[in-house]
Amino acid sequence: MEKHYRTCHLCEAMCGLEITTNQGLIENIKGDKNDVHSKGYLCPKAVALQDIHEDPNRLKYPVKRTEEGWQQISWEEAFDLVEENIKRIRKNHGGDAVGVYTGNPTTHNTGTILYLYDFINSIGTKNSYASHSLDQLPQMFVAGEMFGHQAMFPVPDIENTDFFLVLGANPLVSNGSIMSTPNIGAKFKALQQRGTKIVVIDPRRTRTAQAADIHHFIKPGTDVFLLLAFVHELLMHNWVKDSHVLEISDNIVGLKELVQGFTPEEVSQIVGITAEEIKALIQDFVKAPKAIIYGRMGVSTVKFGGVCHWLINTINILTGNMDVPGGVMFTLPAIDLLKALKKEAKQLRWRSRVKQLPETGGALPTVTMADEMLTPGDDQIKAMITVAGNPLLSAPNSNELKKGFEQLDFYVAIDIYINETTRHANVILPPAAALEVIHYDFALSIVSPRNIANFSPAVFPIAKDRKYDWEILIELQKRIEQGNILSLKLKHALLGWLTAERRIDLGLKIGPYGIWGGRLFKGGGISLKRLKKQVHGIDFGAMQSCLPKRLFTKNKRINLIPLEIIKELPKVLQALEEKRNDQEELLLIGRRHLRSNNSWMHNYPRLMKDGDKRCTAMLHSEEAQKRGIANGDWMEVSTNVGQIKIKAEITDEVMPGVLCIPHGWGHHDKHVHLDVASKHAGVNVNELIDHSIYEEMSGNAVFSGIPVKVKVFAETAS
Ligand SMILES: Nc1nc2c(c(=O)[nH]1)N[C@H]1C(S)=C(S)[C@@H](COP(=O)(O)OP(=O)(O)OC[C@H]3O[C@@H](n4cnc5c(=O)[nH]c(N)nc54)[C@H](O)[C@@H]3O)O[C@H]1N2
Ligand SMILES: Nc1nc2c(c(=O)[nH]1)N[C@H]1C(S)=C(S)[C@@H](COP(=O)(O)OP(=O)(O)OC[C@H]3O[C@@H](n4cnc5c(=O)[nH]c(N)nc54)[C@H](O)[C@@H]3O)O[C@H]1N2
Ligand code: SF4
Ligand SMILES: [Mo]
Repeated sequence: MEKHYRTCHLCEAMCGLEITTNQGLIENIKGDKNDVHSKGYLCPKAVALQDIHEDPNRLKYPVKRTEEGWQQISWEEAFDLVEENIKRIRKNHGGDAVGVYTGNPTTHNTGTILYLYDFINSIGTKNSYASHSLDQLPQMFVAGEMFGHQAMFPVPDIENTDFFLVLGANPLVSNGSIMSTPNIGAKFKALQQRGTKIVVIDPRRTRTAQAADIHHFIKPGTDVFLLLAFVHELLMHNWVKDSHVLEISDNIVGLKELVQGFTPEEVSQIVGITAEEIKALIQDFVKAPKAIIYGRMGVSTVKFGGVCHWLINTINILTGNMDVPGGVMFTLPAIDLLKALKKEAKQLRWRSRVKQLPETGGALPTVTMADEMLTPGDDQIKAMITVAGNPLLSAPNSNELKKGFEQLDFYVAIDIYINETTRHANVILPPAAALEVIHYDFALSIVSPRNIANFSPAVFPIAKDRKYDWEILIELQKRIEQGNILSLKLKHALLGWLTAERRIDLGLKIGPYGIWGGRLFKGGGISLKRLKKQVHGIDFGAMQSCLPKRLFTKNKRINLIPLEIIKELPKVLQALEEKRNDQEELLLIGRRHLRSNNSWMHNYPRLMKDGDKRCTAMLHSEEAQKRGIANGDWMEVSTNVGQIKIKAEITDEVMPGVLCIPHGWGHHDKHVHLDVASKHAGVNVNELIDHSIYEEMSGNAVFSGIPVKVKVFAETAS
């Protein structure tokens, strides 16, 4: 029997696990009680790591799609096929004809974090897309405008706060996003015991809302008005607090004019919260010695997600709650990815061809990927490379995007499954995954409320003829990168020499706690060798005040009114007017489940025991009654772009006027090889979502607040 200590890579919480194996088989997976970060906590998904490891559907060798079905081929043949086709398409149509889409797991995988950016650069395309434009792009865009770096995320110092205001996040289920916080339920209880007040604003009474002291329903997509009223109140009552961050913030004078007219009384009816409640909320927030306003998906994937996140940052600054304990702070991770990505963290350098949507950090918004595939002309996408992504389930307007994938000249996927997207590929290159790979969390260490580091060796070795993701990416880069032959030879030799472990070691050594760097860590600093000895991880302590030094803006100051915001505000005003004459359609919102993870974890028996009950459309009893819908009825839900058939779940957990459907389902395509998921197919909510509606500042997808028509389905479906 052997015990392995390992960080779970499945979500942002970074829980430490204790995995017991016996003769190459997993005996059990438990929370590691001694892990410096999670202290024994784990969620049900961690146990399914065993299912991922043992899943017979998981690909281990390259496959090629043929008339007769999928055929296993050698790595050499697979790489040859990719090289030949990418080079051909690039030669005939130019670099932009090759599109790339990188999905959510790339942020959680050491190999892809380390080698993917170089690989994408080697393709020489502007058509690069990523799942973060279905998610936190507005937050990144605003961080870029205000702090000079898209990854400079303000992270709640949750354990030390007196007031925690949560908008559009459900950390008790998501386990914290842009706030890596395992066991947040227990943290909430501890906070409440010491008198901290927790308020949740969400159109659904989620688990997080239930655990809070106060929950307010809010009409989907209207937080921007509530937040403007918040700033209005702060300025009108002179509740702005002096702080070192306020001192380095410019243009505060202009704010007053921007929020003029957005009084609690004005916005109350539109947001669905009384003016008295809004005022009380703001007063309580201001009175608290330390307070945090925190928002995630529900205020990001909305029409004015960027403005919402600008307002959230602004409120934290104006109330003296930025860069101080108990407020929002910035991490200083052991490997400083922010410094490493300084050059890449630019925005607005180019725009997409068809809709002129902006570039951020080298990528274009995923909502326009279908346009770029389907609109003829120079630079139209003819070939695709996807890495750990399933955009046909996760991006808006799946039917349109599917047309795009169907007409590609060539498509290669680096993925471990034949799923709804990769089934369109010509070739799939599957890397070693989950327990077969080393793990160091570069990205999520940036958003952890404490500065921590943990290195996990692989639990299982892989067969000699299999490959790690970095080996696949390096090989492809070597074959398709263009440039001076000599310098490429040198570069590629270096790529091979700088193995993942060497890169981690170097990053740690030159980092702030490293033996060559800041040595902020006792005993002369860390290296990979030293980190490896600490199998439960190292905690370098709480976040520390770091402004203005940590800012990436040229003048080391924060612009409180970025130009892009000024351009956006007239649209907010216009929307306010439109909302006054809102028609009575239901507004769509999403829902995450503790045992789902976006689209890709429905193939694991341990997580799917209640799989058939999860993909339902929740609506309030008043709305059901109006439409003659009974619990469990099949309903037809439609928009201008699609229509789905889904079971009604009548619950007063959601506010009237709302329809709540989870994403990541719809595994009924007979071409997918997902034996368990196919049995609990569910439906794909993204068939309903129009890709021509987007967050206009950054081009992020809009999943919340989309009007939908609902009626009972005539005959009972099977
Ligand atoms: N309607 C609606 N849509 C949404 C959302 C929503 O709330 N509502 N949420 C959005 C959000 S926040 C996100 S992040 C996106 C996610 O969007 P995507 O990233 O496109 O989708 P995932 O479901 O995460 O797909 C992950 C893919 O990675 C593969 N994979 C898993 N592990 C590995 C690995 O180790 N290596 C490789 N190479 N591949 C691997 C899986 O097989 C799968 O194909 O979805 C978005 N879509
Ligand atoms: N179990 C599980 N954990 C996950 C994931 C998963 O799929 N399953 N996915 C991971 C990923 S990729 C991400 S990005 C994170 C997301 O992490 P979170 O953002 O914490 O999770 P969500 O469940 O998307 O929470 C969004 C909340 O916003 C609410 N909401 C919707 N519209 C509005 C609105 O207009 N205003 C307000 N105020 N609220 C609104 C929704 O009801 C929902 O409760 O979770 C991660 N963790
Ligand atoms: S909360 Fe996230 S990191 Fe922790 S065990 Fe669950 S999936 Fe893994
Ligand atoms: Mo996400």
